[in-house]
Amino acid sequence: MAVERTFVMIKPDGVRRGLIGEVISRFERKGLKIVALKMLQMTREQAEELYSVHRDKPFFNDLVKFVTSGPVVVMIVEGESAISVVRTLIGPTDGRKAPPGTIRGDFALSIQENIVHASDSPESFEREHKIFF
Ligand code: 3AN
Repeated sequence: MAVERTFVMIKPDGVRRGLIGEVISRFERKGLKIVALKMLQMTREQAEELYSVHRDKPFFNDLVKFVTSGPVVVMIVEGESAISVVRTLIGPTDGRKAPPGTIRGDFALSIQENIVHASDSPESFEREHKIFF
């Protein structure tokens, strides 16, 4: 296993609910390193590119509206197997089904407003982090 980088975003619901510190501390506690971080207001173009794989889904417009509804925190997280480790820490997409102990399991009750986004593969990391860094 190798040291990897992954792209993580705390979504507008996570920022609004004051969970920035909580989310970041879970990554740091695990032993992962935050190597880049910034808060920004995403443009519609950035949101459409981030979620381009969902362009044809019925929830696409709502999703773009939601992620542009307030500031987000974007970061690059580094560590051993960071991509899969971060996906495990955040939990499955649907907050109602995410197990307790995961970020979504502990803080989300929704499939759309689920606190955090993280890359699901090295290819996603390459594409996603370049939108913001
Ligand atoms: P994940 O964020 O777990 O990788 P994806 O890539 O399937 O999940 O979905 C990206 C984002 O799209 C989710 N974080 C969520 O905000 C939204 N989303 C996914 N599925 C739905 C759905 N059925 N209804 C509404 N929003 C959805």
